[in-house]
Amino acid sequence: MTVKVFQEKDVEAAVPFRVMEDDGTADTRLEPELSSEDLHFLYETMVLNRELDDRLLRMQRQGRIGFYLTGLGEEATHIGSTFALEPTDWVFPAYRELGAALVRGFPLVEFVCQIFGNSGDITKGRQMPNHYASPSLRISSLSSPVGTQLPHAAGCAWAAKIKGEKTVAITYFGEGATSQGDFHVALNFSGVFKLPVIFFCRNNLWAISVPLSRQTASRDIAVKAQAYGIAGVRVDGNDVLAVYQVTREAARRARAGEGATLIEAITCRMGPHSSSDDPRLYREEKDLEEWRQKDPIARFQRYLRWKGIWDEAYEKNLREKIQIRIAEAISKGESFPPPPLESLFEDVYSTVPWHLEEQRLELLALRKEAKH
Ligand SMILES: Cc1ncc(C[n+]2csc(CCOP(=O)(O)OP(=O)(O)O)c2C)c(N)n1
Repeated sequence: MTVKVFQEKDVEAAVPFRVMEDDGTADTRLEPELSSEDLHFLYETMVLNRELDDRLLRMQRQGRIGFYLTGLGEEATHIGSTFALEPTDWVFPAYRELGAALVRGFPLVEFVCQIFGNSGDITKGRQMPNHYASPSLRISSLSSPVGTQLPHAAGCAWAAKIKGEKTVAITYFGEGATSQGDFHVALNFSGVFKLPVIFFCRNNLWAISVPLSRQTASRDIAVKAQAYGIAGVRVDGNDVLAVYQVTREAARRARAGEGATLIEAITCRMGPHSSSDDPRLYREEKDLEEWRQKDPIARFQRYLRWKGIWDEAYEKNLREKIQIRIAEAISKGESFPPPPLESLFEDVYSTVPWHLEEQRLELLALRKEAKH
């Protein structure tokens, strides 16, 4: 008797979906129906994201802020996908999706205040930099432990389903997060309960110094969806239009009651993991060369030129406007004082327990003393 063993190679590997060629031309049958205004918005948001990242990383190097994380090279993944959703859909970010917040209109000054952790930050300086949140924009506060946002998104989608709302939840994470138990829990639960949730994996090939080859023995990330009975799709993560298309389809399925989708967007983390990392210690500069040619912003710019809606004057004007916006946001954001000291004792208990009240009074007395 021969035992039939199922192997991954029995299933055909999915070729990542793409709309734009590297030279900026596109298959017109695959192009999304987006107006010139929409296309410009996408491009401008990607450029703003990159310029902000560049500026803030330099500020960290100058010692003006403590820590920073960029999304360098991955802008198309989160900007294209958030733009494909409704403003009423919930976003559960990791820490590299500033562009998703910019698509939603997150105010730049508030963003800068969050990075400084000062009194202009709605989270009162209690989170690490890049851990912004906005209940009104439906952007959840994220947790630093890798992967915890996946069950949060599944729970949010479950609540929406119970209430009979058409809301979709999207959550972002790197391929490193797929090694966490939370990934299994969230995908399994979403499969069983057919939840309106999108699991968006930015497969940027590195989890700090751990390469993709050490993260999984699977052929790819999207194939894992099969084990949980949900849809899986691979997409070129440096093609903003392809990302938009696959996310739109995942959202349509979710709203139609067809359940969850795992999207694997293939891209590359072009910068360091964070301002505390030196990638020269574990990866070769030459490995990035091929990816530099695939830069998502340069590629989209070639597409806009091919469509006849980009020229040098537009670019020059855009860059100037963005520089002014960033400079104004930084100078305003940097001017806020730190959060009030006594705010340390707020927001945990509705009635502050006696021992914390004692500590609060002691702290205020010490501060008074220090001022004299
Ligand atoms: C549970 C847990 N383990 C380890 C860390 C330290 N850590 C922070 S980010 C990170 C790598 C995550 O890589 P990935 O999920 O691929 O996302 P990327 O940073 O590449 O976007 C690690 C190990 C953490 N924050 N939480």
